[in-house]
Amino acid sequence: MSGFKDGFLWGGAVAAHQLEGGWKEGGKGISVADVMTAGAHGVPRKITDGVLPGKNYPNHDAIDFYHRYKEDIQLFAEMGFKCFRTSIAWTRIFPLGDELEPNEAGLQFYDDLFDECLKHGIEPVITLSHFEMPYHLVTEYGGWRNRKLIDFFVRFAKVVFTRYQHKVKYWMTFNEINNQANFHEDFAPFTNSGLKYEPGEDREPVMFQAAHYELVASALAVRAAREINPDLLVGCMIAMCPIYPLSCAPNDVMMAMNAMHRRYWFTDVHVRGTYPKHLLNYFERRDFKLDITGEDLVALEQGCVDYIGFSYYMSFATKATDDNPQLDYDESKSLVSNPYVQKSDWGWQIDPVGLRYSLNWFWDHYQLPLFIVENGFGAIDVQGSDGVVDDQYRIDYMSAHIREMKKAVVEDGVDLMGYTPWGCIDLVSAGTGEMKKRYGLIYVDKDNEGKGTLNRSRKKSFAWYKDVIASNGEKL
Ligand code: P53
Repeated sequence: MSGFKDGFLWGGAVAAHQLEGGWKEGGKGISVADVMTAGAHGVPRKITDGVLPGKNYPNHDAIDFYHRYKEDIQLFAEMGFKCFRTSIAWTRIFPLGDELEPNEAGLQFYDDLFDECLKHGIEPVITLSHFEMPYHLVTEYGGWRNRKLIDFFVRFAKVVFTRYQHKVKYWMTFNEINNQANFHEDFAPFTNSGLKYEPGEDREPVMFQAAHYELVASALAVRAAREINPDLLVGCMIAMCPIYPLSCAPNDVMMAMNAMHRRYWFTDVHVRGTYPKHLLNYFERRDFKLDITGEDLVALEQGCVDYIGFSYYMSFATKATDDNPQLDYDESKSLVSNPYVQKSDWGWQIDPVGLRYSLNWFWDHYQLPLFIVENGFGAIDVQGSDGVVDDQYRIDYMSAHIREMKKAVVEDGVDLMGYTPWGCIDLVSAGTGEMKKRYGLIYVDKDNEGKGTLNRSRKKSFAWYKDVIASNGEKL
């Protein structure tokens, strides 16, 4: 094979809460993203008790895709997108999350959005839960620490599978479900699972419990999709940051292996439908008493995913330390700086080879089709006097990653379905809530304070990516 297969899914990726805005329109309910203020590099976003007056909640208006999606999809079509990854805001369909009947205005919005994509020959790729679950499920049920969430999620999934089965073929259940391996910080538990911890609470077992319920919900959704329409393909979505040993000292290598176990067991359950033994042994050693029923285990086995979607931005590195004889991984403490790679302005390690490594790692472990559903470079962009952003650094980042992705396909034989770079249009950063951390090939005139015309314009990378797609990855 000389390159990417015919029908390779070139496109772009976003998430509803980061671009739609219209946070109260069409009957939409409040999501977890609606109660998060803006932060910055090193300044965490605040999670407030509901929506408080006088605070800056950047996701409320975002880039107003809710009203401007036709213009934006037109620009995606101009670049030649074959697919467009976004999410369905759960709160547009079930504003509180626990209703029995869906909200028709929300369903209609996505019908219109998907029709608009299909009109341009762009296939929608849809995430069901992307950091935007109903906030009511947090306040009333404690988020995913509550088993009842399984039913609410599966109801939501069945409604949208049924409604859009002839418009959407590719689905994913939980975005970056494994981010919550970083449970010591507040961000991932809240955005993944609607978890708010009590002061002094033992956080780790709560995270494992929430993740278990999500994995069961995901498996039940996969099964439901097959029953509704066997043509649907449902994948998982994993945040892949491969963890390298800092040195070849055997304990560093073992530490890296344990770290990989602790960050990627989620994939084992999604793909194989069973828990890895190392994790069950860990639960026993730590005396975690989790609610995992026999029925759950059957559900997991019957709901294995069809493909692995993953994000790739960076690699991590770790090393063994004397105060950690069991070589346990704690994401808030165990990571060290890798001296061989550069970092972005937000401290993210830039490592294109790590993408080839990740593709091979997934392929060797699981032999399932892979889909790179996020990759990109968050940077400060400045418009030139002609209004155009000269983002050569973004072109350099993306072309280096696509080159490595090609080696994985052509030389290593990995089965890759597509590539959808993150934030193909500038949007609100998930991690910091900033506008100024931009990923787009399309510039949006809006700043961190919320000022700007919201006008869209093509960056230098726009024409570059158009050529990449037109040449099926040959012109880089
Ligand atoms: P932002 C951490 C590590 C890797 C990916 O992130 C991550 C995160 C969370 O910040 O999130 C994914 O906007 C996520 C997107 C997000 C994108 O990466 O923090 O799926 O929602 O916007 C980039 O720069």
